[in-house]
Amino acid sequence: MKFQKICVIGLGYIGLPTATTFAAHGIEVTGVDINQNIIETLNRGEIHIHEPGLRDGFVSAVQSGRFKAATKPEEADAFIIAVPTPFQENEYGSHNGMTYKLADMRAVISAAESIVPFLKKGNLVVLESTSPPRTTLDLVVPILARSGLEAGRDFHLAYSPERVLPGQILRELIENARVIGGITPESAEAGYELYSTFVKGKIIKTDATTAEMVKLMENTYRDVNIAIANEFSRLANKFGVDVWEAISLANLHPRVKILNPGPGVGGHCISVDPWFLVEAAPELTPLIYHSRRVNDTQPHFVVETVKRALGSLNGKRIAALGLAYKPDVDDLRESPAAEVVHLLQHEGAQVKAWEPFKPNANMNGIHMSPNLEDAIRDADSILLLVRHTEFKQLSPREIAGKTSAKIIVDTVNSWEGEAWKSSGFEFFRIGDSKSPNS
Ligand code: SAJ
Repeated sequence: MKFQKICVIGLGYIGLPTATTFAAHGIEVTGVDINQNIIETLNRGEIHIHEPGLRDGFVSAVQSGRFKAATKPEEADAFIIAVPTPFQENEYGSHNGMTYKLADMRAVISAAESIVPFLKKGNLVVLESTSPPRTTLDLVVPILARSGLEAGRDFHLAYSPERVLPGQILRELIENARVIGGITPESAEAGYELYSTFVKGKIIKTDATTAEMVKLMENTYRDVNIAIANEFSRLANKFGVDVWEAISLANLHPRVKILNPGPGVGGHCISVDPWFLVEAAPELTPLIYHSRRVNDTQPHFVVETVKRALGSLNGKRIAALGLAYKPDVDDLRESPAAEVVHLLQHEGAQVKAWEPFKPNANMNGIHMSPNLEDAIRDADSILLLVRHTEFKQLSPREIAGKTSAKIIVDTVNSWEGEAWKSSGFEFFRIGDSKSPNS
């Protein structure tokens, strides 16, 4: 099968880099998005998202004449759906006392519907959006059947999860292994041929539901493992143990690899995807459900630790360092650090936050300091929430000269307690009730 022209539906963090990469490899691409502003920006030769290398790649795709943006699909050899699958805002599911979030599949539904008028015999349709198991079979197949064509007989249909890390998307799209799940072996084969255009990593063919599960299992595995690390931090606290020491000793075992406790799990993948499994089968997923709950409530545990350090929080001035959802990124979405700040404020603390990767972010009720000095100057306590490299390098002695704070709380085990203590600070870490001053 030869692919000369494709439509990529959804031009966000995954769709746009994917479209650009196909165009760079000789395929004519129509990028489709319902957002008129995005289409206008792209057709002016500009891009609306930040991703290293994307601007250059996009500009050369446009100059080659192989990329154009439109609000509707058109006839093509293949259609790729890469639209968001967030949560429903106000609807929840429940089962036996478990209340869980529900996937909002409206974007996938309308993307699939938009393809129907253009679908032809011999086409390939690929869903890339992270979706609950059986979405390809139970949701996409019936929609595409409205074309009068039958999936698997008249055209090919596959699910292929994206697995790239923001910041490295262009490299990982090419180098990572890719799983292609077809609703028939021929559909998997067609997907294999399409992605062989640029994928240098291994491409593995399987069925569609397995491919959907693979993506959800990867991120759920990580979520559950972080949850147990967070639960260990609570236990260590109760028993007068330093969880960080205990984890490093446990990890000496050749078959044990405990992850790091922290203020919680953020981002739009790991804190989201496990819910898709819970929604699909709540009666089978108590472990996944409770892991989500542990990670979602970890910001409360941070607040308890800050209370232990400061006593009452009412009126206390706290400098919060870092609001990103993980180290060295500027992504503040679903950030547990922001949740911690909101909770502290709720208890009456006055918080100034400093996020070096996005100092001017509009964080809905959080006071953003313009620099580190402003955040720490009049503080009672400095609270480290993200393991940014730049925070790790701060010198306790220099900080001592710039702040009225006497208490440090480290939620990510980034700082050397002894160094802070010898510069005159009291030092607390989450999951560590062993240190003499805590
Ligand atoms: N975290 C901890 N403790 C740890 C590790 C992470 O608390 O030991 C926290 C982080 O601080 C962060 C959250 O977990 O808040 C998630 O961070 P992450 O780096 O584990 O994952 P993401 O969401 O940035 O990216 C993941 C990746 N998946 C896996 O590592 C299995 C990536 O490959 C996927 O492309 C992406 O999700 C996705 O799109 O699903």
